[in-house]
Amino acid sequence: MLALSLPLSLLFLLPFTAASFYDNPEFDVPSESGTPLDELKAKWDTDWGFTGISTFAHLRHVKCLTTPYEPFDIGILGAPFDTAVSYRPGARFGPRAIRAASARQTSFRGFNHRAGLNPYTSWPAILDCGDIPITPFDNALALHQMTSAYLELVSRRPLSYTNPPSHKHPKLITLGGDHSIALPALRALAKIYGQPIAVLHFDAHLDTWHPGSYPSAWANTPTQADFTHGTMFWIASEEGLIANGSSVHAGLRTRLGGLDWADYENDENQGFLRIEADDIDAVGVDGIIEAIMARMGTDIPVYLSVDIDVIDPGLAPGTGTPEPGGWTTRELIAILRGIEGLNLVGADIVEVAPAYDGTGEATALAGAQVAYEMLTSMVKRGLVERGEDVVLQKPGKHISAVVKAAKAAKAKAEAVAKEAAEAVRDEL
Ligand SMILES: *[C@@H]1O[C@H](CO)[C@@H](O)[C@H](O)[C@H]1NC(C)=O
Ligand SMILES: [Mn+2]
Repeated sequence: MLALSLPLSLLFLLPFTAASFYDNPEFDVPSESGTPLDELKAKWDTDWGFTGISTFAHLRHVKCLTTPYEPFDIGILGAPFDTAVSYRPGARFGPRAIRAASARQTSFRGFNHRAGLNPYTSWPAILDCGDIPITPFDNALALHQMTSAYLELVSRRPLSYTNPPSHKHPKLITLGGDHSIALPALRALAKIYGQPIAVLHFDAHLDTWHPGSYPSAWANTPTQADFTHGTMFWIASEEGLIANGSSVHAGLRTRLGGLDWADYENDENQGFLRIEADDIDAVGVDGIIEAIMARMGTDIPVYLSVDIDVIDPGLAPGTGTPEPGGWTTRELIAILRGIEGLNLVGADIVEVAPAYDGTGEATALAGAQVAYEMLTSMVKRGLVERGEDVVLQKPGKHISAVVKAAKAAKAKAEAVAKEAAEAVRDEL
């Protein structure tokens, strides 16, 4: 009441006396500069999903390519390259979109209930290594840049060298980019590991196509046109980078060229097992997992390559070559969780093209979740090798007792009802 009766200018002269929630305790600038660092960190060293500069899962960003003195164990690396696509371009913006969509992944809420661990607080030093600066003007140079960048990073000594014992090279999860970025990764990995790499390839398409299977009236003119997002595994096979007989495609539903199965025969010659999208209806998620594990085992080094178009375009529309009839995001996640025993030496998530995504980031969110599952598997494998106790929680396990009890109760009730009905009938 008093304030209302005073001239407005006098209001500012009123002393800040009584403590109230709305008082500003920081009104006085502290006379001493240099608040202790730990005090500042205690106050401000935190992030919400919606705060901070966009890195993958709020990981520390280090431009690993120019920071060789900062060792890491697992790096998230952007490969923003999309000038080798056959249909819609735009995956050069994939790394940005996936990073933004990973915003609700944090170290304080990162525990993967299925795997029984939090990859962000476990043994590895994980960095967001930033992007490879790839030219959009010259694909031959781009391929050279990507190969050289990948080789540079996996050649380094990881922070946790040989602890776990097999951990002798850093592991990269590459965010594409179109699918052609898998070729430079395979070139570098085959060289570093000194052997062909088994490829586990989730995709609607084969990507083992001969370059001649694309239409061109200029096939005899020397060009860079052989290197595409549908031929990179053919090139890799020709170069002996892919373990012939141990590799797998999963989620296929592409149309084939010509009048017959020639594309499949060409694919077989490169030593892939084909799992088609429809197969899941016949054998279920568990059957798909069993087929992959039986083919690949747990020893051979595996490169896991996930083209986001393996998911149905109704759930993941933001991609370069969409094909109706794909797996659900849930099915893909369940399969990825089921194959955690593989010996992953590298992985990618490619063909996320945000310009065609829905309004709710559906495709990019799926991409970020896929990266999280890949990361979880890499971390878990290390924990197992270190002799730590980790278990895979089989879906349905914790509710199976409840379901069993409910079924028993229902059967009992039915038996009682039947008995009563029979008793009534006997009396009539
Ligand atoms: C893969 O192995 C098969 C069977 O041994 C062979 O016929 C084929 O040429 C091999 N493919 C490549 C690309 O080396
Ligand atoms: Mn692909």
